Amino acid sequence: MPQHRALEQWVDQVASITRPDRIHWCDGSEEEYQVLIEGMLRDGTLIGLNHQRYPGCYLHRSHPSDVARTEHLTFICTSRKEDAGPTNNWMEPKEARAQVGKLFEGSMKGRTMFVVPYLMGPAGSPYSKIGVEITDSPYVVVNMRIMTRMGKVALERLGESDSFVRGLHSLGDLSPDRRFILHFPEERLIWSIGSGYGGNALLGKKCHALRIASWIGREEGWLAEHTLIIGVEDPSGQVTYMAAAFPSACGKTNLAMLVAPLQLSGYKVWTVGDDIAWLHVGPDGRLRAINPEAGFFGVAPGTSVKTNSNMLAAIDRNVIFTNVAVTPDGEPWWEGKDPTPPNGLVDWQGNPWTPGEGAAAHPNSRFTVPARQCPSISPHWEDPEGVPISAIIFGGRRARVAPLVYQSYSWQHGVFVGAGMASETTAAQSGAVGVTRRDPMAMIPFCGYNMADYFAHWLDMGQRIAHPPAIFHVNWFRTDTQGRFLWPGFGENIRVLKWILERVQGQGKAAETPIGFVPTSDALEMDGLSLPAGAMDELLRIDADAWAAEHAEQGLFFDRLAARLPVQIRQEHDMLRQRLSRLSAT
Ligand code: SAT
Ligand code: MN
Repeated sequence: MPQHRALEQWVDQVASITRPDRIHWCDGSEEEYQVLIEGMLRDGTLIGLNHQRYPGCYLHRSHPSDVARTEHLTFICTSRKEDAGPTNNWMEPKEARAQVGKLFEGSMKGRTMFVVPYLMGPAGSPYSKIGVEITDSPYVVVNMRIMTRMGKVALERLGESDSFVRGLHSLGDLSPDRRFILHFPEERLIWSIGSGYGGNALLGKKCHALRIASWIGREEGWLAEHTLIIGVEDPSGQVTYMAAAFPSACGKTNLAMLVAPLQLSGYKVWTVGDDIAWLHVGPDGRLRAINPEAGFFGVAPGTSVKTNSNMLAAIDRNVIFTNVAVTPDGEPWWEGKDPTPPNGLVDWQGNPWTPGEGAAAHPNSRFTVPARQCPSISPHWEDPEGVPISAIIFGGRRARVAPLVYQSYSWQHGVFVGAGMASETTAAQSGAVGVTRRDPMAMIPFCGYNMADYFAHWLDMGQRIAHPPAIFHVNWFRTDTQGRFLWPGFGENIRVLKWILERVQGQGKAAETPIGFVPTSDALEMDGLSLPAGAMDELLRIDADAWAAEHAEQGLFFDRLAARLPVQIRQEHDMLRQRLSRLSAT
């Protein structure tokens, strides 16, 4: 009798449609990984890098039209349109199956079909979930091996069960005209065709661990969030855990690996995760976070000794680079790695590069690296019960409006702060860069159901956590009138984390403002950092006109969700207006 009957049935059914030449069940072993790498080196999918300086590192150049997530081709296919909500693209499930199903017919002819069982979450954790991705891309398989616990470990946990998230992926013909990323949350099913790029193709990540998991989390009473997880150790050795939600390419990975400057070297940041957290109410009444991933899929440009020395130390071995440039010595290179680019670079598309020609590495070029290689990885990153979260931090990329940091008044107000978030777009998704868009909890591209129901679920979670985390908002990206950043960011962000830590402990100086508790101008530790005159006041200033405009923008967004918007969000929005009107009156 077959051991994994439901899985085998599904594999047979997929094979009869996609008609691969071969089927390979992945065991996740090192030998299997090496065989796949060698095959890809032979057919040019991968290029070897300098093996003395970068052992086990390879470069993949993706199709130039396939370099970022494509949100306009990403759909939530629920039986009722209202369940996907106005912020998601929706397709009726039957219609989606008919339209996109055709594209899978014979799509794997001439190719090997890989069956990739994987676990999201630590092997021994009750909170982990099983998925299986069927793909015709060996590049996806080797990335999945880094990003998840893949192969035997997942099959063993699956046993006879038919409870796993099914993910079907085919490169198809890589044409954006025939590219679809479909989610059927009611069936725990994902279909992705026409893209080999990260978030579109590594189905364990955004598709499973966020879109499908957010749906399951609402049913089961937990949260799947687009947040990093860190432990902040203070000089007494006590570690306080925090989760921070920022949109893609807004600095989650750098914050997760922060190194404090000399003056605050008694503080240390431990990395638990850099992108996704699954948050459950633990038996101790605290919110417990696990990182469902086993690796980092980070943005390369801007990664340097200054911005993220931990990551730089992690990515010199066993890494798959995607769309970076290469030096004549076969070393990976990207903008910001060194102050001046070396001579003789080959750009991300494989052409000789000369300065002034545009970026040598694609702005969304990436590295895939095992989390355990990170020098700051927390000793607790695989704890089955997760780490207890004391603070949740929301943040966006805002040139104006949002101050450097503020604290919400309560859980309900904090949920409103997350719901009212906005951020300027980055190269992580295709489309215009630098446009401000509403991005509640940094989940606008990743929430697998109606955003209004999602806010209701957050509010409900607050009722169920005996010791709820305090909720904050940060903005590292505020600029002066000349467009220069007012805050140095990176390691200096520890000063903000220190204030957050103090607030959690019932200390830390703050002023009550219409938007929440804002640090007084002397509240942040500034030893060793001198800002230009007036910069701190500007960073902490609540501008009445800017906030009035912000309030109106929030209102327009909430109107879109009106049909299901929880009354508490409206109330908080009204209370903000009242508090702001007092500000402009003074
Ligand atoms: O491409 S991913 O979606 O995995 C990365 C990101 O955009 O956050
Ligand atoms: Mn992300």
